[in-house]
Amino acid sequence: MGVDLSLDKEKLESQDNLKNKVGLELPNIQEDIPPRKKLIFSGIQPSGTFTLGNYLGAIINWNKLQDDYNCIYCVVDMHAITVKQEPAKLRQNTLDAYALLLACGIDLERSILFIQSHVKTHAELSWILSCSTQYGELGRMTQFKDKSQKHADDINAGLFTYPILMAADILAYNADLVPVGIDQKQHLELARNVAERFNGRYGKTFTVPDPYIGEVGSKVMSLQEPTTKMSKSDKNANGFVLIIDDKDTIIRKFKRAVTDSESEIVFREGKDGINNLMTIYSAFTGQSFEQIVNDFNGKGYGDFKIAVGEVVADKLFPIREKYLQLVSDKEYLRECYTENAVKALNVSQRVLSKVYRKVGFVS
Ligand code: ATP
Ligand code: LTN
Repeated sequence: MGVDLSLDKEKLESQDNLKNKVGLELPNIQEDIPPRKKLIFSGIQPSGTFTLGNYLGAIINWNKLQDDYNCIYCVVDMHAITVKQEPAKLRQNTLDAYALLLACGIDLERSILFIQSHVKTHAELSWILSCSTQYGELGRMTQFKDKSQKHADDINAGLFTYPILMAADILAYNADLVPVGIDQKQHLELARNVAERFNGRYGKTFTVPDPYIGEVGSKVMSLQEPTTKMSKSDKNANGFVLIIDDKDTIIRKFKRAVTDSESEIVFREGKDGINNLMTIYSAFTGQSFEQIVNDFNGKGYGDFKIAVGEVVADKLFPIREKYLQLVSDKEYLRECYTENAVKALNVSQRVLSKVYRKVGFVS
């Protein structure tokens, strides 16, 4: 695909300069240059098979954005090792994640999809950016606080500097927009601060990225504890639905979803379980909460839970089928991720070379 990183503005400015210098009327090239499509970058950890939360909070948006933007997506295996991983399992999870993203509709004709550790510029840029990141700002990251409590026996430096690597992922491509769930907003804020600090110190180098947070499904909650986010590392498997769960499993998990002691299907504060089910139903059917309330007026929670389960299972079925087919075709997968790593390297190397020049490294 043609991720066009040419700076249209620069071309136009040089046209103006030339005009001033020679005093000639040049043909107006402004009309010939199509506006550059904005660049999207996002990453997902291969820390297990993806959940409905990952799907609605991230992947669905990744998919839609391909229509209007140049998109670069990444399976962030280097981020995954900030918590203990079994090497063989990490390798398998990474390949599974890659196949699942393809099955979910990431289209290699239009987008780049690669594996983070295949592209060395991320680690290289991360070091440079760490010298423009303050210790104090890393300490304020809530994910670091949560994860260091959860993994108290291994509070390693990578867990602490994780957001710098994430900033490097994004800034290495001069991404304009970063689709993430709400939980990643703070990390993105840090990436913006680092970009602005670097630009302030060395001159304009990085695009300051904006978060892109979808309207529906930006925070899908656990089916068992609807006040906490649905997470693939939850110990209770009934709390999450996996994209590749089969229909019976999906319906069983929804049937067991924790709700409340009332019986009214309505979106209201305090009804976390029902609110979550309505959010999921709305995300999959496109129906408004009002429509859902009308349609299920007089029906019980049991009926609603089955309806949500069925809608989810039916939508996920083709993805599951495609995934099973792709994951067994190792040769095809290898071709895809190898080719895409080269593309990602080409784009990010250009940015990194500029950064090296700016900081004063001998070329
Ligand atoms: P883990 O359980 O290992 O912490 P996770 O399930 O939270 O992982 P990540 O790999 O950290 O998933 O996140 C991938 C993307 O999915 C991010 O953009 C994140 O914001 C989004 N995401 C994760 N969980 C949810 C959720 N429950 N609702 C909405 N978006 C989510
Ligand atoms: N930190 C993110 C994953 C991630 C990411 C990124 C997301 C790593 N690098 C760059 C967007 C852009 C997470 O844990 N979900």
